[in-house]
Amino acid sequence: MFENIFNSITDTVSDGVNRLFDKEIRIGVTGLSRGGKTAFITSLVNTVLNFGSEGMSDRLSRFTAYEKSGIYYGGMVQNHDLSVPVFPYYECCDALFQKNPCWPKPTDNISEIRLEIRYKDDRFYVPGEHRNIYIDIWDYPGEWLMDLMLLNMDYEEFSARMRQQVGKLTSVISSTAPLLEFGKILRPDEPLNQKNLKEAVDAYVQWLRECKQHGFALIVPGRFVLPGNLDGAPIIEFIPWLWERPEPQRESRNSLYGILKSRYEAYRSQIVEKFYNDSFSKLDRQIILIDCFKALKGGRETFDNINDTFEVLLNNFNYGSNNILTRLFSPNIDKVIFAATKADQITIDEQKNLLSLLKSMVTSASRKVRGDGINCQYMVLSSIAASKCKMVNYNGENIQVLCTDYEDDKPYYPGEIPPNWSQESMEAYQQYFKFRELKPPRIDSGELIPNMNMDILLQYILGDKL
Ligand SMILES: Nc1nc2c(ncn2[C@@H]2O[C@H](COP(=O)(O)OP(=O)(O)OP(=O)(O)O)[C@@H](O)[C@H]2O)c(=O)[nH]1
Ligand SMILES: [Mg+2]
Repeated sequence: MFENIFNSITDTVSDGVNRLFDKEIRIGVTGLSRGGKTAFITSLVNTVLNFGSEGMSDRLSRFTAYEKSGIYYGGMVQNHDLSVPVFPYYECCDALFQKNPCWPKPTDNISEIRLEIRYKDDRFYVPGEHRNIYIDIWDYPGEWLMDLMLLNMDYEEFSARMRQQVGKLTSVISSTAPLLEFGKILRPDEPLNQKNLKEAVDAYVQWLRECKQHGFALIVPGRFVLPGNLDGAPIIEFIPWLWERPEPQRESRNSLYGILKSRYEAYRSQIVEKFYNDSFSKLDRQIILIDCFKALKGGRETFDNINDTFEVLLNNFNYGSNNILTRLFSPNIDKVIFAATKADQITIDEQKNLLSLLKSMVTSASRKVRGDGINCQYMVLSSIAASKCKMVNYNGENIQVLCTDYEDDKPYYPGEIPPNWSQESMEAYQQYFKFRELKPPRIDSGELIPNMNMDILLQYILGDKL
């Protein structure tokens, strides 16, 4: 027993010491579904595992701290928290490194991977000292991040927000009408009818799923579409009250309305708060991946939904006395990086417009980010570059085109990216941009996964820690 206590004390002490000397960085990677999180982490881990190999300093030329700090090794180590699934790095590599490569499979749960980097510290007081830095990378679904908005909403506020959402999306989500029909069946002041509630929950889940398919982001409560081990548990058997609110005096604890309220409260405290306390609040840095191409593809509802999403993300919820910005940046999170992913789908000369579009998307939703000049960084990125940009002569003019590793794919020019986030730019993109879903690149086993700008990202997240 003493041994256990001693172990846990030394663990805590060394934990504290590591954090004091910045030996440990926890990085959260999030983004909406299919945004490129798994591809990003796979490529990041692959790059780190290649630290110290020949030619790496040239390939990471904009990660200036790489050479300066004398990094000579990168490896994977056992995760701190043994209860969290390990990020499936080798499975992702198996998919990519085969003869007919495939993209990694979609994921629907949290996972973590811990990396170790060794470098030589040449500061004047410890010249030549060998040092380690550990990076914990957390992959979690964007829906979990959206769920944080619930921390500050009671059941009535949650219901009002979803009522508004359902209203806004009526014309595009076909399952809205059957969902709203339940208003005629459900009796808020009567005792729970298990069968009716179950059917109503199924209809709400169906509505959320359809929203997700359309690329809408306010999919709350997130565990309804990604239940994991909660499948079938009463904690996810409730719905927001989408109809007129019953008289408060008729909301007894045993009525349907009372039960919905108490299940919502249980979800909020046992699922959302737990995620916040156990994982989110411990992060030091946060990377938010955004697929701008997908965003540009939608209609007016997508435009509104993305603005609402960023508003929720960045501006709109208070928890205790802190708002989300304060929480995103403190006590631990000191940097948030917004990255526009899949930038290999455009030519290099369009990257500046993609960057400008990303900034415009984030800041038009939240003036606070723009105004405060907080430590937000924006970048464009391709985690697994599936194309190469080449210059060709077309009618006497030199233009950039994209080529892939597949002989059947002809070089092509996809088109321009609008520099600003507006409905007009969405329309122009949809009319003129030739979007192609690219197959993953052919990579020989042992080769570095081709990427764009991973060195810039490493400089952002590690440069000041080495
Ligand atoms: N061309 C290109 N496509 C990419 C890149 N990264 C991701 N993709 C595409 O985007 C899809 C989704 O990527 P994932 O990394 O699985 O996305 P995710 O955010 O982990 O998705 P979920 O786990 O479903 O939430 C992939 O299957 C690829 O088709 C990239 O760098 N370039
Ligand atoms: Mg994934």
